[in-house]
Amino acid sequence: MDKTEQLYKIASEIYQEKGIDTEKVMATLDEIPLSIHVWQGDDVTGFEHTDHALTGGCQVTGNYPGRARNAEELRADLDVALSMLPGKALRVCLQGHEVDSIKPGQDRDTFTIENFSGWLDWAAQKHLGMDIAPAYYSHPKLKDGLSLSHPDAEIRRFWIEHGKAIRRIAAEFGRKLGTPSVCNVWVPDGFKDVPADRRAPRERLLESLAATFEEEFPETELLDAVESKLFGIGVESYTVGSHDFYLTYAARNNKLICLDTGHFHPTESIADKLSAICCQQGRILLHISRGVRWDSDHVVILDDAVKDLAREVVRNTNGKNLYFTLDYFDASINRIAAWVIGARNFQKALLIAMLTPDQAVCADEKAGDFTARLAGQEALKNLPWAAVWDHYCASRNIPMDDNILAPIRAYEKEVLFKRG
Ligand code: RNT
Ligand code: ZN
Repeated sequence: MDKTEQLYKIASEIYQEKGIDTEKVMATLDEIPLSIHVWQGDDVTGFEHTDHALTGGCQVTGNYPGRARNAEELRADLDVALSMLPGKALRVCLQGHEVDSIKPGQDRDTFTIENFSGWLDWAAQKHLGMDIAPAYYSHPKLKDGLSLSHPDAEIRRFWIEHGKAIRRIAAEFGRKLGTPSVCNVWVPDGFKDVPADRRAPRERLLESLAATFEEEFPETELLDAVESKLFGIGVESYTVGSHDFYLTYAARNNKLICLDTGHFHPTESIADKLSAICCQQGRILLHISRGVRWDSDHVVILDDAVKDLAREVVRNTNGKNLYFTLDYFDASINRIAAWVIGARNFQKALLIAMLTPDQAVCADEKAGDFTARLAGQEALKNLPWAAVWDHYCASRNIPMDDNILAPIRAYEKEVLFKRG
């Protein structure tokens, strides 16, 4: 028996004594759907092959060689990343401009499934679920920083039609792949400086959202999500779709509220929001990200914030109320490594949460014994979860953490660096 197996045997006995069945936990982790955000692979540029710079308050820094320049290259890179992730319920999430093809003169308001046919065939062949988000940014019709909330009705019409087109495409993904596609509406609308009228843009956004969501689809095909934004580059003073706006909107319109872990004040706990929303039958799409001082979209690391989030996920999930998409874009490092490191860290955090026997500390809290609660919470941090993670990877024929770089380096030498 090699060291990994020896360590796992002892660890599983320790967990068994605490009432945790490690085999059951790993089997549950296998089934947790995690949607891999393809836009880490193309730096959110999309493939319309125009010179639209990335706008909308998003910022990608770095110029590591080998960015995917079209959908085929992006799928090839994703194949490498997905081969290094454990789990049987992996999905991918597209942006609405990452098309396979676009007809001459065609624009985002007339996209159909034809524009994404390569993605659909690939996902079907790989047995992947597929999610998508309209791209309300990096386009000349994002005017004065506004899209769905712009005062000009023609600008709003264009973006309403784009959102409607992407919802239809998402529903088609859901029908053909047999798992509902999450379609996340996020608009970058806001102002760099202090607005004169905070209400009018929000009333226009409400009208545009009503038009965007008018067409109904069964939830077996499509799940609508709405994502808030606190601030960003160029929208430092005001965002139309703030958290307050969308939390109310989602509750009133039975949509998933998308909580992006980078979209709140750096001291705010996103983990704490889950039980507050789920205990009122709310449904949440989590964008797993890492903000450093602002919504900087850093690669997810295994820090306390992501472990707290995973703990609340495990405590509040009922299998139908929480959805997960990674959302970060770092172009200063190998983009496949970014996917693999970030995804595995969130999976690790979920494993840690599912391995944690917290009944005793909950009982201490209920009994008002906060001393025992604190001592117990700190002691739980010592449990040997890493031995279970290593065994989880080995038993699923996935590279261990210290072996992920070799295949990535080989692929970058063979493929990425030759992209010029
Ligand atoms: C931007 C939002 C949004 C984007 C993607 C690319 O702040 O987080 O989810 O990251 O649309
Ligand atoms: Zn996001």
